[in-house]
Amino acid sequence: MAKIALITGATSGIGEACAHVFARERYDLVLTGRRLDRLEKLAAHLNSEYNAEVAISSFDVRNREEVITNLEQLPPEWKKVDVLVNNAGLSRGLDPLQNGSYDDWETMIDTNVKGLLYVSRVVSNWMINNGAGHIINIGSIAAKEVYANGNVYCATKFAVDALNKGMRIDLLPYGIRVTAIHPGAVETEFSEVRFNGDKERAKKVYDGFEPLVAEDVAETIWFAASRPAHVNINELIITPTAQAGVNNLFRKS
Ligand code: NDP
Ligand code: 8X3
Repeated sequence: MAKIALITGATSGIGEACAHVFARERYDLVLTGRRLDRLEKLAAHLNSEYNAEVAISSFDVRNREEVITNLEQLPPEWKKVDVLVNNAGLSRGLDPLQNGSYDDWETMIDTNVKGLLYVSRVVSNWMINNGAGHIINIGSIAAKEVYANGNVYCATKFAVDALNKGMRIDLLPYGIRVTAIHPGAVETEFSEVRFNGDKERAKKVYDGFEPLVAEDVAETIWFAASRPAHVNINELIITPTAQAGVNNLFRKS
């Protein structure tokens, strides 16, 4: 039986690129996200391209009951998850705290922190039962540094950084590996989501420099996942060459 990777947020960007890389590496996949049509298309493609077996599970990570019910109803053979990529996440808005949108804050906190916790709670127990596993949490350079108007998004990613460290301690007796990958600017649907579908504004985020693409991050995730079983990459920060931190982007004018 092939190894299994469960990837959250596989309908776009980094999660979708990860699905390709793990399928290429002969993993079978559990793919999640809200957009079922995209999951179905991706599953069919990965099956024909790589012969990967793919289970899809469509749910909103913010909804605890949906997360638990959808994951727990997977057949037992799909619960033998070797690698969990906790990738589903988003930013909403870019406003000073004093003007921030309560709804945006709740969406980010519920998705990036609580959603990651719900999925991790279920899947870490499967890993404990299976006697092994690897959880890879997608943080951000916003988990390490704060930028103007990034307040709540940065806070959620600082929380992911803390949870990554906490999981690593708690899961130590079970031999479960825990890794955080912290990307800088990656051109995906991320900025479009942040700016509520404003493609023009989203495009400007990547003006004047060469951003990472989702595949760059997916290959880094694969690097961490493919180390020998006794090796744990605790965390990795990956940025475009033109970026030295959240506040240091070199743009050619
Ligand atoms: P995309 O917007 O391209 O992808 C985000 C994914 O998250 C989608 O598959 C989306 O699926 C899923 N998602 C969002 N909200 C929910 C939800 N409530 N329930 C289930 N799934 C959800 O962005 P990226 O690929 O760039 O983002 C992936 C991760 O990488 C995020 O955690 C992000 O914070 C992080 N990151 C991104 C960086 C960047 O510059 N792009 C840099 C650093 C970190 P669907 O909408 O179908 O539910
Ligand atoms: C995404 C990177 O700098 O836009 O996490 O917050 S940044």
